[in-house]
Amino acid sequence: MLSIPDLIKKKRDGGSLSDGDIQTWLEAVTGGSVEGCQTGAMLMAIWQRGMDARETATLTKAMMLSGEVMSWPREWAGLLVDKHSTGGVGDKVSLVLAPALAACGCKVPMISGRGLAHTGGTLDKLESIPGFDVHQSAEQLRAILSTVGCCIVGQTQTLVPADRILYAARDITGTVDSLPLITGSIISKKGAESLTALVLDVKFGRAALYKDLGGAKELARLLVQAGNDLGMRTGALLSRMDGVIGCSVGNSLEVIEALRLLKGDRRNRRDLVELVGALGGLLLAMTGLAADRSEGAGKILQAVMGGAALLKFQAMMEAQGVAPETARALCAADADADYFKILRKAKHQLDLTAKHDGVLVDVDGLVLAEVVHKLGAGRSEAGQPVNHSVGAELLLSQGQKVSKGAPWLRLHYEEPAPSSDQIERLQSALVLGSPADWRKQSLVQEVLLPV
Ligand code: IUR
Repeated sequence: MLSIPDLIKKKRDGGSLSDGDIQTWLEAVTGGSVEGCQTGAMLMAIWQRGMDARETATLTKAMMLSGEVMSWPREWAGLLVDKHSTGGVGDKVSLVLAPALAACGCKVPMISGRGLAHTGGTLDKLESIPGFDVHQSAEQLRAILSTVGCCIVGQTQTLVPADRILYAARDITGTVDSLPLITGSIISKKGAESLTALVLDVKFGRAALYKDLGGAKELARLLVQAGNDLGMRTGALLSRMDGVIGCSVGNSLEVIEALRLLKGDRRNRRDLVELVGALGGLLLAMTGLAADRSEGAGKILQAVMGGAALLKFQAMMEAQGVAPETARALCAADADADYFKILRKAKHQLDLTAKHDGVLVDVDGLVLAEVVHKLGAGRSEAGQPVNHSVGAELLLSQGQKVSKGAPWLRLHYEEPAPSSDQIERLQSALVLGSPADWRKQSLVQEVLLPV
């Protein structure tokens, strides 16, 4: 058996680590018998030399087996599903998709994350609902899936401990953006959920982790391969992430938007509806609950527009700690004032207006996300609290005619107030053109089916 320094040198020199090598290293990492500098050195060697498909599969499996692997009642076989997104702006898909899948008969143990860089996190959004508890034990998770069918929770302490150690080390050693390390991190956690089917929303574009389709596709292929290697039917969408998904950014504003869609209001949310339908449709097709993706998307959107998903969302809120009268009131709310009786509204609102006439051809989602993040909607360090009420609402949709002076963005802020530079940046995010400059585009660019 090679020593840890020998394993590091082997990878540093471009060698391929054997299954035994990877297991030895990972056991030492999880068991605490390697120095932090050795972990950093190996991560950097992997970052520089990469890993082949076999090494990546072995790493992923070893990471998954470093902690608890969930087990489910036999009668749920074939029904366990989840989705993972590589991070977007205004991405409230999970809030709508999890209850819609449950309404279609799936079991959805959705393990989500917090905001990363400028992108939002599903857990932060849900925590803007008073009482919503994202910390649930494996036992509680099973109980909620049994009664409701879906839950959205944070990672438990016992799930993939190796990832907690490696992710923290990657974060401080400049090794986050390594394809095999990203693959191992994401897929090991999904594997530990013992899923039947997994769908990945791999985003590309200005406001995504990967700016170009090529890079995103390479990651998507690796994720799909690694998921299938672990025995989960795994597929992926490659979706464009340039603007804002739906018409709001910010934690409580996005909860309100998700609830509006769950009540059948799809105005200004063509892209959100497209993603929910495409991701859910693929999952239903992979489980066999729909004959194909298109029938699956139809079932999902029926659950959303017909109110069945809203009932599941209400039940999920109650099961995760929200007082029944609060959950009921949120699901019955209609006007903004009804929502803001329960969710915190920012102290200040500021409407930005168009500087000239034109057609709304583009909004730069990255600029919007970066500004609201700085105003408190996101965190600059792990563990920092976020300000749930801070965010922005798009008041117009793409392709719409805009007159000079018309409000196009409503900024919700508290402390700090936006600086004049930030207001200028936000104004620069709005692109007005002529009708010929705008064309309707799908967000979903490509679909990778299970291998
Ligand atoms: N999310 C994860 O769970 N792991 C990663 O490495 C990244 C995002 I990047």
